[in-house]
Amino acid sequence: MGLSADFFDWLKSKQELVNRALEFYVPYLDGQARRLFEAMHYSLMSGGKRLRPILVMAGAEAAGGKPEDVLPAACAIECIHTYSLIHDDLPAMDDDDLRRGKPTCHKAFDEATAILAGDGLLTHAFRLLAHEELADKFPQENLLEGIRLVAEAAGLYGMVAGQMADLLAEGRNVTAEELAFIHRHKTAALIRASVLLGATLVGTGKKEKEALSSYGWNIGHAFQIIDDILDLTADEKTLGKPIGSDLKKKKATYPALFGLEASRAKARSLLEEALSSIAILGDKAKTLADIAYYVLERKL
Ligand code: GRG
Repeated sequence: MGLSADFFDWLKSKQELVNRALEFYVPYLDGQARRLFEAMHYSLMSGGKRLRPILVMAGAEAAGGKPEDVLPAACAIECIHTYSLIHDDLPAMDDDDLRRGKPTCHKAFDEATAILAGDGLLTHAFRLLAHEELADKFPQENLLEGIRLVAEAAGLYGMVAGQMADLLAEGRNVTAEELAFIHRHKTAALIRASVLLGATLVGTGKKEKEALSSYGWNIGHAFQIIDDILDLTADEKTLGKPIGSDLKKKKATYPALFGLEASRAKARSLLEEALSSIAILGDKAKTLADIAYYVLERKL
């Protein structure tokens, strides 16, 4: 088993769909605050893989829905992801000059604008989750559950808490439990929420949600381990930032704690776990299976 032959064509078409939807659903207003919109769109449209919005669509498909019906929600998740990258790159956090091979938002604009661009994207995400098009298509209780899910994963029960733990861990040795907390909160929570959001909006059973939740945790964790491996092994051009930058900052990473081989083995076993969780969903979860292989095999 592995990636379907046409996976990369499929991925490209979905990335283009997300790009068009982001242009449509995220405003670009002229006038006195134009610089804010320039900064938001600069980061939003600078070549992200669109993994999370594609997972929202694949989650909807796994629940028997149409991927295009959840596009505002998919864009909401990408807005949250982009805000987190903009803020993470700031001098007060990771202090990075490059993201995806281009100057980070605060380098291309300035710190205050980058902070506001992140704030704008985070706030707009919740505007999109309450979008009229979603309200017309899906029951209100599904919408409310989806909003709750995203708020928890992006905020105090997920990414923001994970980022705090990560910053506190910098420069010192962490235990395996501390590292698992960081990965689960900083990275896996939003990835899990993306899959579940699509399925929750469409509506699905408790068992199916549990399967998707387990899939999300496992690919989310694997995604972070692969990210840390790529930071050590990818070539600089592909990575879009200096190699080994996490290692130099003495960041809490899986390869730093367990070594490269054990990290690759852990990512493979998480992938197997993810695949076995979604077996009960049958053919409807084929896209999710492909995405899991992609997470493991990706080169950037
Ligand atoms: C500032 C609240 C706050 C959180 C920041 C996302 C994050 C938390 C920090 C970014 C640094 C980092 C390595 C996070 C782990 C998640 C991760 C691997 C993000 C990069 O995601 P990709 O590879 O990015 O999907 P693209 O460029 O494809 O959009």
